[in-house]
Amino acid sequence: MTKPIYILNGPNLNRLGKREPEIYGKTTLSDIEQYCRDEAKVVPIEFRQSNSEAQLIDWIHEAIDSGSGIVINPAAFTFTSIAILDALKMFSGPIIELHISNIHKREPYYHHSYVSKVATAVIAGLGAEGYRIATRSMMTLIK
Ligand code: DHK
Repeated sequence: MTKPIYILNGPNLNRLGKREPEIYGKTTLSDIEQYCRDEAKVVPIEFRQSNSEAQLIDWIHEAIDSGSGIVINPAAFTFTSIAILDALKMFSGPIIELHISNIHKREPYYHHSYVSKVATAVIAGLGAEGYRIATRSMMTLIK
């Protein structure tokens, strides 16, 4: 049985659909979860969201023991959290860092990602579709 792919979402992403639609679009997080489950087909998915840094770290630890790959949109923690970077360093499988918006086109405080240091790949600017592509890519990486 393939170990699950962990798809982890950071702060404020629970508000997708209503949150700054001009930047993040109108697709909700539960729509996005369905996109990922459709792409993964038989491979199990652990799809989670938290506004808490500690909770995200605990889920990364869980994935270290029982996950095959991590797709993570750390949202604002991307640019602040060495703790999340340190947790991801302990994960031996593929890591895809994902952003709905193109962070490099935005304000300078969105330009430096701590997570990119350990990411296998980075997807940014493809909107909610990025989750579909990340899941599909992860399927090839965990084979
Ligand atoms: C989501 C956020 O919440 C922001 O803090 C990031 C990211 C961008 C996104 O595009 O998914 O800047």
